Amino acid sequence: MKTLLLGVAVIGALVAGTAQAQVPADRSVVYRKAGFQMMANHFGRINAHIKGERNLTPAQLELSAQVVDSMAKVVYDGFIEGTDQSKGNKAKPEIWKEWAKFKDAQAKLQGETPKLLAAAKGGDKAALQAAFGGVGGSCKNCHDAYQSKEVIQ
Ligand code: ASC
Repeated sequence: MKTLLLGVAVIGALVAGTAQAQVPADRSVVYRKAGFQMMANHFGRINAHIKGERNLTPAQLELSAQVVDSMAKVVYDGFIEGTDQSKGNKAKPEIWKEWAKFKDAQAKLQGETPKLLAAAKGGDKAALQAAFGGVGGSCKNCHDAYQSKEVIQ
């Protein structure tokens, strides 16, 4: 029984190892780009709402803020080491050289997006605008340091 369990554990580890090794580097680029696109799209809707170009219902506003907050929580899973030179990518290699600093920038965004969600639920436009500025500032903070101006070909 012990040998059998050990065998299962070894096969499990091998399968897990193989699965991990087989994830193509550019899959993580596709993943994080998709996440950022969803985040930017819904952040843009909130921006248009604040500027009076769109009139989101309270439910739409909350949903958009929820998307921004959710993407901020999951998108960083796509920053896998070795993907900085993959095609169609703007992530600078500095991300992996300054990983702790990059994590700080990530934490900054993740600290701001729940405030946006709370403000979207609260219905106060000034509070929404302030929270929007907090999120936008943390986007910019990270882009300035870690986003290349041009897509890597
Ligand atoms: C957006 C968007 C970003 C951020 C950033 C804020 O709407 O797509 O990447 O805001 O421009 O500075």
